[in-house]
Amino acid sequence: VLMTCPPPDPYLVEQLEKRFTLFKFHSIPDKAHFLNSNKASIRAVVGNASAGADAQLIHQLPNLEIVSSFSVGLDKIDLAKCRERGIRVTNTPDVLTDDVADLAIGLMLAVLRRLCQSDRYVRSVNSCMEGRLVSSSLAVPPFLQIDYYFLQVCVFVLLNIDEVITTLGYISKVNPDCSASLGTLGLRNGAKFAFSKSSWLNVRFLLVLSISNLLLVVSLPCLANVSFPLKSTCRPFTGKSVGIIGLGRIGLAIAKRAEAFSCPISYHTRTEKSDVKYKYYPSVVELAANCQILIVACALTEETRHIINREVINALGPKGVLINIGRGPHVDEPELVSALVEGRLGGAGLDVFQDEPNVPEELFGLENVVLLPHVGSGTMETRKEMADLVVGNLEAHFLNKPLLTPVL
Ligand code: 8YV
Repeated sequence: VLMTCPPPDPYLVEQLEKRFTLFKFHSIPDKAHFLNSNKASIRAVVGNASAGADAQLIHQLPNLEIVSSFSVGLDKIDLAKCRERGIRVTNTPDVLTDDVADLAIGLMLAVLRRLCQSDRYVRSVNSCMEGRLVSSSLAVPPFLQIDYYFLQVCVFVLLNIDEVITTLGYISKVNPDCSASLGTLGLRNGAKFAFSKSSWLNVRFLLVLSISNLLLVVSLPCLANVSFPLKSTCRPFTGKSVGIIGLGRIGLAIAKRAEAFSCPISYHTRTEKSDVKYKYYPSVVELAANCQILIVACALTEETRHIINREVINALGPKGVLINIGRGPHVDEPELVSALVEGRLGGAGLDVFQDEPNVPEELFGLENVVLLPHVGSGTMETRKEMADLVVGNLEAHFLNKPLLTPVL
């Protein structure tokens, strides 16, 4: 068995190694040489959402019988080639539907209610209260996002401006040479020099320093509390109109959950579904123009690549939110980034990206964006069920039994 993706789950690897000779392609340095020497013995490929079996690999494996994917998505497998060669294909449907749908709801709540921002706020405020270093705290507005100790010095100087001026005057009077050293050594060293000249001034400085430190530690959380933009940017999720692209197992599970939040549901698929009561839009642009949250939940195919383009983003508008739990290439990523940066789109919750694990840097500073590392199916229970399906499909194939979840 050749595993073409980086090992996605220790349990999966353990189970495969128990039953098969497993080659981990990802960690083989000279892949060409490896394939040359082992191509005849490889009868199965295990992949996932990041790597599967493309035409080139299939071509190099003359005895490949089955591709068993640790994913429901099949976009990394050349299905046409597999069909042509009579190679069986399996995936992991159903077992991950609830987790992915839960995550879509989580992303909507996280974006609208600023959950990640709020979490960072609580952590940073508590750090402030404990007097720990807070660097670039997200809980305070950008102009205050500075190192805690720098802030301390600023507040100290402001609170003690007359002392500072007096000291500077004192130093230059008592020891005119010292004013030159102030320039090179900085105020702190100069002030230290001054202390040694006057113990009374020294004591006063220390007292004022302690009081101002105390004031700062007490006031910073309050300051952050007042300035935190939560109240002005948080929006409710309940009742928002939700548009879903793709109404398969996952799309339907999201719709069911969103209904419980009193969200009117509409959808877009290639053809209208006769068995659902949700409003159908034959075009994605129309769907985007008529919902407040647009969710990508369809399979990635040539037809759905860049299904979220500039026109769709503009139709969703500056108050709209895009949720992607599908695949990165569903979205024209540079268009999404510029819409978010320019404020043409209200927010985004993204579990997937064009070039994972790379994420456009421009998104890091945006508070209306929640970024996840492709964890839709990432719970221990579901990953175990997925692994059992992968192994079960391989076993069934090699024992000439019916496959558990066949695609081809
Ligand atoms: C996985 C997925 O994250 O099922 C899919 O299509 O994208 C995911 O469940 C991935 O394949 C796990 O390695």
